[in-house]
Amino acid sequence: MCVYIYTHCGFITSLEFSTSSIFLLLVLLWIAMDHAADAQRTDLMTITRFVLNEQSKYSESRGDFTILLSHIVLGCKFVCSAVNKAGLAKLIGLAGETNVQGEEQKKLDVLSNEVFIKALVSSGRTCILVSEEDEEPTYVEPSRRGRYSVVFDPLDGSSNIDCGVSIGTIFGIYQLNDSHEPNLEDVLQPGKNMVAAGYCLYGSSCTLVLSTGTGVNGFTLDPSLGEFILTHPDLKIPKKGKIYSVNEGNAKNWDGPTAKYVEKCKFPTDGSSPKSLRYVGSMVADVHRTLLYGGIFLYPGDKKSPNGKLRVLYEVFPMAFLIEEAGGQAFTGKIRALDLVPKKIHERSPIFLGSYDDVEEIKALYAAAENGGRNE
Ligand code: AHM
Ligand code: MG
Repeated sequence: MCVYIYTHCGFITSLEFSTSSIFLLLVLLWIAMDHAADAQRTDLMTITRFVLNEQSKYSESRGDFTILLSHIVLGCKFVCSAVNKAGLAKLIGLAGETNVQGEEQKKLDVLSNEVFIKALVSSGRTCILVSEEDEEPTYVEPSRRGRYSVVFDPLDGSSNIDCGVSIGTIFGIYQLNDSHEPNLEDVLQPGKNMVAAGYCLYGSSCTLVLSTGTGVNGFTLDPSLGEFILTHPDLKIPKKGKIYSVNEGNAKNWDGPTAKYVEKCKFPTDGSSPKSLRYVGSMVADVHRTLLYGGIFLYPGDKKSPNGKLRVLYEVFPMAFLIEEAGGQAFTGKIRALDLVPKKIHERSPIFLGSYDDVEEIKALYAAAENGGRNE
């Protein structure tokens, strides 16, 4: 067999090979490629290793955060496995209880809540827990108490459970600075005081996105290893996106700036192309797409629900924290979302978050409305 090779000078060299030597060459190439793949597989950055690395940068660190996180990770793995088996194990359907927002709880919501509460308490690193599913906060007994407060929605997007659409867990973490008796004030703090936030998406793959205040990293669960592996290092949201995400069924009750913004997305007047609409109805899925592809996610207040639907502590704050850390913005229609000071643990707020430039546009519309349209 004759093989022609282009040299770096542009000349063509012809080499004579026998069929057996070609076969040998291919085998060697395959072995080399396989070893290269092995080399990648043998240096896995698991989430625990990643957080331990981060922790080693702070000499005063005692490893408490790493322990807390490993318990959150365990909760996510458990819920992921339960979500995957939901139909088989008859976990879907109503559990026959109603939660504090007057919504019917699903079996999976109940299970996920129990799993996270138990995992967090048993970590020995928490003092107050606020869950979407519990009317009152959980105060951890003194013998198992640590210095972190965790606010979380154990299974967000519950209307999507029964039809197999992506759902997720959202969490935010505050740290107590001294050893006082924990009280509600320790969690009724602005989102900018969080020390970490994240979500776990139970979708086509199971992805955990985390920020400890120094950027955003994404980890994908390798089911064969049972480990979250770093797959999306140092995530940055595109500065501007081509997607808007909102429940347009609420349009008749929107205020002027939201209505005007969505109109602009569909009928731009500056010569740009219209944006695409994508809306899953699971905040974790909609925010994850916004983080990766850019664009804007809106859950505005409206005439019917002036404060919108999403809860400040465990939906708005963690997502706003992540989006800001990735270079985007999160706005309530009035102020930066992370500056809100919640008065109640289940308080709600309108939220507009996503790519920096897209959020800038809606901020301008609200500012114009505030000035009586003078700046429009
Ligand atoms: P939930 O916590 O009861 O699941 O509700 C929160 C969810 C979010 O995931 C999502 O962004 C929103 O509700 C969707 O609401 P709607 O169905 O009104 O569009
Ligand atoms: Mg929720």
